[in-house]
Amino acid sequence: MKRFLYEKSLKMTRIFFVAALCLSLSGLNTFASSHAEAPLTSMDRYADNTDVYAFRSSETGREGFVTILANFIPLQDPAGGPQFYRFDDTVMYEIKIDNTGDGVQDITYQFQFTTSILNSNTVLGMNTVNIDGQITSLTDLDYNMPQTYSVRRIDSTTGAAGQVLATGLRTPPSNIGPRTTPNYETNLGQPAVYPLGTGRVFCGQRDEGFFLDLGVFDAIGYRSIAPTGGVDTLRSFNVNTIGIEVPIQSLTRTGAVPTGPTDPNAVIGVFSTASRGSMRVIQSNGARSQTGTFVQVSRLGSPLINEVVIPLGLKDAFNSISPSVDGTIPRVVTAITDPEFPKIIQFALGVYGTFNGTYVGINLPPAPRTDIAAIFATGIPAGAVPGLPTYTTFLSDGVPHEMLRLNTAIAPVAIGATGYSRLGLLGNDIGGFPNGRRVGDDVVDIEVRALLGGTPFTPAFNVSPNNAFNDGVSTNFEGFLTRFPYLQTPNAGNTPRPANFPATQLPTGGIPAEEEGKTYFNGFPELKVESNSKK
Ligand SMILES: [Ca+2]
Ligand SMILES: [Ca+2]
Ligand SMILES: [Ca+2]
Ligand SMILES: [Ca+2]
Repeated sequence: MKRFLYEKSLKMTRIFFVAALCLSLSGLNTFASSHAEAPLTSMDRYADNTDVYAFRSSETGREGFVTILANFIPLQDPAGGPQFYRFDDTVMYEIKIDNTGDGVQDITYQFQFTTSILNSNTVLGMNTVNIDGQITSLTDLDYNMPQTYSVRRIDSTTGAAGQVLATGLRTPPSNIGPRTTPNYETNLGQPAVYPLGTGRVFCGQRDEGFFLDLGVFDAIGYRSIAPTGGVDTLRSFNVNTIGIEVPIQSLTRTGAVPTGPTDPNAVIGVFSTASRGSMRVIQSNGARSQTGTFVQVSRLGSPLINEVVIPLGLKDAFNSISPSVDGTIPRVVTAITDPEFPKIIQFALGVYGTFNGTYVGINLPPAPRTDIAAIFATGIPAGAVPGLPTYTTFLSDGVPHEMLRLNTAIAPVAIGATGYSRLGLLGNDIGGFPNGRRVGDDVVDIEVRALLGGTPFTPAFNVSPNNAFNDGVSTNFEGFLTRFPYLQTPNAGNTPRPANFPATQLPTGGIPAEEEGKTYFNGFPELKVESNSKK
């Protein structure tokens, strides 16, 4: 079985490189467009796709559905008013499904938003006092800048125009705070879940469900390489989520529920994009418009690929291209088959040497990394994982297409259920990443281990510390919902944000006293006026 995989992988590698040689690097410039992992999207957060999740719905009674979530507008401080956070009316947000394995979407869900202003004479923004100052429903007139949206589905087999599935649906306001948006989930969050055919849709603010120690970008400055002891840098931040729940048969190539995990129609590829009009005009009176053909400025499938696999000079271009052309760009192929990030980890360990006083030496698998190509770009072939003969995420034409791949015939495994592992397949839980991605999957630990070769694909390197790396953050502090849209109620503004402190010191009964002292004022601080006089 392993030998088969090895030979197949070698063959695929050869195909990658032949394809790579056939195209000149200069062709890449034609893909270069504009726009927070990449230099340009980091300055365009409203079009910045941060995470995509795709998993079999685990909510009771919804087992026949797939849930896909795409998050945008990262690092939201919940107190960021008075405009707070809403989807960008000038951005086309899309969720794309490839069910034929060529990296070209066969089904697209399009989301476009429209914001209106009820009272433009107020000094406030998203909310104001139009009636009683409290937003207690989606249609409350104190929701001063309500946003509606439309959902369109385009099937490649039925033409480009597609079908409008819904219009005039409402996004909830941001969770402004206990005075303005009381009982947020009951009044605003849950009512914003709308039926969409037999499925459902939700667009709005949520707790950032992604959890990790961003100290990784300070020369792998993890506080811990054990499952606890790290700092969840994203704790208590919010994001904006576009979520759909769709019947399985509505996503597969044949339009049928697959017969089992080895059914060739069982696997779908999922990614999400954001596009902007090609022309932005700023007028002298301050008005702005964005027109012209939509140009893709953000793209996301598997987590962290553009962050830790794609090189800097390619990140913006990677955001602009379709997975269908990944294999034609030599530097993308090389980035995947000879990744730099594990070498940076090795380097950092060589320089800084210790984790909590323990020296960790590390050896890396040599390039070409066919294991990385399989995990991220071609799908894991049937039979590749010993002991899990029915596991397959193989959806491939033999060319790398970076997408999230989900086998829709593998039963969902909910967080905390028997067999659940935050490490997904690495934890022998085939219901999780890289079989799709659930909200609780610890993709940082999974991917870092994979990049270090700490998986069954590279047995010689499937040893400690390669296969034991953690970033010290193993779950989302705010938890998850057991129902659609699975991501938690957004963190409320006007409440003290806990500073980053190690996960081992998480409070069980609220904010610790020493944190309160840092975030509360006793009355207003003294207003300081800078003096122009020079001494
Ligand atoms: Ca396709
Ligand atoms: Ca009201
Ligand atoms: Ca969170
Ligand atoms: Ca982790």
